[in-house]
Amino acid sequence: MEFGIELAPNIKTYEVEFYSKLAEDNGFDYVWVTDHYNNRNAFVILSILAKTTQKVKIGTGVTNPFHMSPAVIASAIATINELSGGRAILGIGAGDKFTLEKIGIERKKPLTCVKEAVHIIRKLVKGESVEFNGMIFKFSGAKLTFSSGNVPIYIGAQGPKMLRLASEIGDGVIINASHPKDVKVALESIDAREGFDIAVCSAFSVDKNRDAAIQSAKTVVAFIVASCPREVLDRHGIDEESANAVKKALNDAFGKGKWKELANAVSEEMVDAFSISGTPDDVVERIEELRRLGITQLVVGSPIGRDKAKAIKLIGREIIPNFR
Ligand code: F42
Repeated sequence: MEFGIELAPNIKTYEVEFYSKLAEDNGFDYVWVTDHYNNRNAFVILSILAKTTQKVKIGTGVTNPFHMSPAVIASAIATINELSGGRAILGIGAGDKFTLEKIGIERKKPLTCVKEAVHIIRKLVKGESVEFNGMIFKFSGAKLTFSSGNVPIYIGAQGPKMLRLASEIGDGVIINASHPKDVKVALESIDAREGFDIAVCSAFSVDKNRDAAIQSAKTVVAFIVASCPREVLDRHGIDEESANAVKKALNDAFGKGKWKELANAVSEEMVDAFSISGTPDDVVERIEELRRLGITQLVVGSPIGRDKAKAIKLIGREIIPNFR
C-alpha cells in the first residue's frame, strides 16, 4: 500500500511546497495537486515541486482535456518529468462540470474526450508523431520537440464507464471515496490488471483526539453531502431531510457565519460515510479495510487534520509504518 497527499492550490504556493516537502519527509510516495482554473495553476506549482522535492512522485490530481488541449497537457507534464528527473505522473479526468460551465465550457462527450486525450498524450509524451482523426480531437502530424521518458497516466473516475475506461487504458485510477461500501461499488466496474494502481482519494482527518478529528472533517463532509447523488446518500442511510439541512447550514455558515449550526447539521454518521476520520488507530482500521478490498494507494485529502502539518507528521509516524 502506498500513500499520497492531495493538495489544492487554493492556499499560497509556499504552503503547497511546505506540505509537499513535509509529506515527502514523512514517507508519502505521491503528491497530487488538484486542477481548477480558479486556483493557482497546477502545472506551475508542479514545476516548483519538481525542484523542491527529491523522491516523491508529483502530478496533477486531476487535470482535464476540456480546459487545456491534450497537446499542451502533454508538453506541460513532459516538462515536469524533465524537471523532476522522471517523477511526473499525470492525473486526468472529465473535469468538474460546474467549474467548467463558469468559463463557458460544456462537458460534451466526457468519456470519449478523456479516452482520445489519453491516447494522444501518451504518444506525444513518448516523442511520437500523432496523426489522429477522433470524434473530438483532430491531430495531423503533431509532435513534441523533446521527450523526457514515460509518464504514468491515472484517470480520475466516478461513473461506471469512466472507471472501466481507467482500468482499460490507464496506469491507475483515482476514485473519490472514503467508505468501503462506496469503494466496493466502484471496484465492480474495474477490471484491474497486474500493476494497475487503484488509488482512493479520501476526505481525511486524523488527530490524537477523536472528537477534534471528527469536528475538523465536518465542513468538507458538508460539501460532499450537499453534492452527493441520492443513491449514494441512500447507501449510507442518509435521508433527504438531513441532507437538505446540511445544504441550508452550509449556506448559513458561509453567508452568516453560523458555523456551530453547520457542525450540528453534520452527523457523525455522515462523517463516517464521507471521510476517514478519527485517531491513528481508527484510521488504520479503515485503511486496512480498504487495503483488503484491493486498494493499492490511499490519497489523503482535505482537511487531513485540525493542524495539517501535525497530521502529516502523525500519518508518517503512526499510520504509514503499519502498511510497510
Ligand atoms: N475535477 C477537477 O476539475 N479538478 C480536480 O482537481 C479533480 C480531482 C479529482 C480527483 C479524483 C477524482 O476521482 C475526480 C476528480 N475530479 C476533479 C472530478 C473529475 O474531473 C470528474 O468531474 C468526476 O470524476 C466525475 O466524472 P465521472 O468520472 O463520473 O464521469 C462523468 C463525466 C460521467 O458522466 N461518466 C459516465 C460514466 O458512466 O462513467 C459516462 C458518460 C458517457 O458515457 N458519456 C458519453 C461520452 O462519450 O462521453 C456520452 C453520452 C452522451 O449522451 O452523449
